[in-house]
Amino acid sequence: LALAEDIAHALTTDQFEMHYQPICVLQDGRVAGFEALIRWNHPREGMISPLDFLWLAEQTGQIRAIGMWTLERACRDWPVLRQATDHSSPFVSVNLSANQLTGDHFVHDVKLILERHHMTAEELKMELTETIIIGRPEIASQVLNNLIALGGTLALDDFGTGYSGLDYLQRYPIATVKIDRAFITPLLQTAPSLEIVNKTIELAHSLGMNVVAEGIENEEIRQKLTQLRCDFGQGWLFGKPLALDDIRKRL
Ligand code: G
Ligand code: G
Ligand code: MN
Ligand code: NA
Repeated sequence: LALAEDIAHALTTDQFEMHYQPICVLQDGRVAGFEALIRWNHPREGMISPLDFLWLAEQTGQIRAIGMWTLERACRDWPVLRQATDHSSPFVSVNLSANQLTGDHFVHDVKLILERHHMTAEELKMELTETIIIGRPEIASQVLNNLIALGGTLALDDFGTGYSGLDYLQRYPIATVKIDRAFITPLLQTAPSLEIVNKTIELAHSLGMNVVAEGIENEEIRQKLTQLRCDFGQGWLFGKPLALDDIRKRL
């Protein structure tokens, strides 16, 4: 497959880039952390979205190499990102894939990367989707518990869009729930989305978790979410994903 060969080539020739989107305290807009989002700067095709190549990398197993690159890059960039935050427990958040967790050395590799970059485990948040947790429960259970033992913090990404079984909320020490944009965009238009978001925030808080609302594009939605006691927000209102250089320029 041509694209798979291109991915292999991309890894060795430094064609991947990491962009960072701010995650802000809803009430006052302070930057608490950043989500790392990979981009592929392809020599012929231009900038390729992760949605267009990660599915293939999952199938070929290249996701493990990409995943290590992702962690390494986010941690390497942490000193700059940290300077751009204004919070008592700042973080950078990376997305994990299912097949990344099945590698023998995953937890050990995370530990080494943290040590190499003098990062505490709280400074590195790992985002997992419901699908990842449900797809391989035995592996997920072991790997996630090892990550937690390391001191790592887990965030449940795209909440509400997967199988929405709630049992993993009691099985894993998830620190953060990220409510998917699909519920945030219609928040002021439809009663069901408002109730779902409202109850999700209540549930998360009652379990000692904090909540990030994704895809906030305007002030009205931010205000509503603040009323609902949502903790953090992410979205174009606060900022689009930016290259590290652009974050550095704003310091
Ligand atoms: O930034 P964008 O909206 O194009 O991201 C699309 C999707 O790609 C998001 O769901 C995000 O979780 C996923 N994604 C972005 N970067 C990474 C990454 O480094 N690793 C993995 N596994 N997924 C990523
Ligand atoms: O990992 P996750 O699936 O949550 O990825 C977040 C994706 O959402 C990224 O691709 C990012 O570019 C995109 N995104 C972030 N903020 C907004 C927003 O306010 N509006 C829209 N439409 N997309 C957003
Ligand atoms: Mn995410
Ligand atoms: Na999401």
